[in-house]
Amino acid sequence: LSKEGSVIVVNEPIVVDGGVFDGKGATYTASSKLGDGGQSETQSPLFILKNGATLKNVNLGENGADGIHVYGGATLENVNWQNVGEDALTVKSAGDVTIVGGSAKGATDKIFQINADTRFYLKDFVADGFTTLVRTNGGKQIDADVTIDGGAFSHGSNVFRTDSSLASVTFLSDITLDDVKNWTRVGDNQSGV
Ligand code: DGU
Ligand code: CA
Ligand code: CA
Ligand code: CA
Repeated sequence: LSKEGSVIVVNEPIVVDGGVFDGKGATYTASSKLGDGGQSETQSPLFILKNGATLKNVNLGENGADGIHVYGGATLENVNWQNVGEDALTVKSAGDVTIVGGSAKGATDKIFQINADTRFYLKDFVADGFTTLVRTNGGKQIDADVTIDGGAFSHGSNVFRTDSSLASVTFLSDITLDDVKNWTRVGDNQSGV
């Protein structure tokens, strides 16, 4: 049964430790207890995914707070951020992250924030409005192997940005860019589109 159209207000982070959480198209929006969806770094996430959990068919609503935090890897399928908060998803501890489909809009700064070692695979994602689509933590050495496979990205500055000599990005198949300035920014070196 579809839950499209139903809106769930999240007062404390929803923890998914392994297994599958299927939102069936419902929208989850943060209450003010988690944050206001602005650029404050002290906000909480709506979802905490742990140890290879799968999150699917979820929309994050008007208040995106600190989005989704991942510990020990996760898979996302058809997860859509309608208004990214401080950021959309953060890799908080080492593990592989796979994101298939889905979309994000309205990020002031970053969409995907990588703060721990990871193989990060982004497949056929759509993003509109961001500064950086995928960013390893500023000034830190993080072993992130990022693959961006297809997708469409518009109105942004950087597809990938890192300060880490251990990080790499691979662009595969047909990626569509519209009004995006750089494919990569490594330190202060920008590689224009
Ligand atoms: O450099 O660590 O933006 O996880 C300052 C901070 C910053 C993080 C990151 C995040 O990089 O707060 O949201
Ligand atoms: Ca941040
Ligand atoms: Ca954040
Ligand atoms: Ca690497």
